[in-house]
Amino acid sequence: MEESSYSDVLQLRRGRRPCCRRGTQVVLLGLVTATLWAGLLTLLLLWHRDTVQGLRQLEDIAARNVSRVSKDVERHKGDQMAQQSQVAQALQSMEEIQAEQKRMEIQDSELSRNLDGLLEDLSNFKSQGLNERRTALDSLERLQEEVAKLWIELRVSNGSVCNTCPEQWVSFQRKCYYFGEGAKRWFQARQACRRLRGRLVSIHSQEEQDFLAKHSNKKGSWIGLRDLDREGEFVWMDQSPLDYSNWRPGEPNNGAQGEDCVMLLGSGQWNDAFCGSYLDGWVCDQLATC
Ligand code: MMA
Ligand code: CA
Repeated sequence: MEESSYSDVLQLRRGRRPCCRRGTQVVLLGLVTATLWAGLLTLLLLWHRDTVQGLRQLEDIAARNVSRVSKDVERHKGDQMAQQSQVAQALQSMEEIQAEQKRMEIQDSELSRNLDGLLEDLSNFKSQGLNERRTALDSLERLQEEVAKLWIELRVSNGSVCNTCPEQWVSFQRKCYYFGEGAKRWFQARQACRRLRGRLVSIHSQEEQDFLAKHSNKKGSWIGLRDLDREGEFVWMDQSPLDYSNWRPGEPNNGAQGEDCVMLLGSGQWNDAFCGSYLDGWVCDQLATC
């Protein structure tokens, strides 16, 4: 009895009741703790919800991207296949073109072979034709010559003399002479005489030579003698024999570029000269008519 009264006395002295104050503290602490937990949970829940929403959005975007990419891939595959088929077609076309080109090349070479053959045939025909024409002309000239000679012989045997010449021709013995003027090569001179119905002159006697030396061009004249077919073998255009000559000493010499055509020098002497040279004079002859 004495002890309890003493503690009561102590309690009363301090003025408080210990049992009630501690309880309130615990309750308050519990409330605060609960409130904090509730807040934290709420925050966690909110954070969780936001996170889930964010993830869903990301999923959607990813799914959309995946589908777009797969579509692109599909389209790309389609394009690639189309390109591959185009490339294959192009390759095929190229092969066809190459084959065609080869065919054309073969045809081309065949054609050029044929053309070469045709050209060769043509040139053969041409040269054959020219040869035949030349031979025919030569024969004709010889025949005309023969006929004229026979005609003269007939007249002479009859006692008549033939000395009729065309205008601008000069009569001498049984022949007529034309003294052409104007620069010509040997072949051009021969042609000019043919056009005048004569031929380049042939000379068979000293009298004839003197007559020609007197009348011919003093710068030189072409005459109808040449050694075109065989070097050194001179023949007259009218096929008559080479029974007279009047070469300048040292001629014929077949000088520098080759000399196959004969000319009368100013002196009247003969010189073999280059057939392509231009001479101002050229002398034609023909038999006189009766
Ligand atoms: C010289 C002489 C001839 C030749 C001519 C060519 C002038 O004469 O060599 O024989 O034909 O030259 O111009
Ligand atoms: Ca000469």
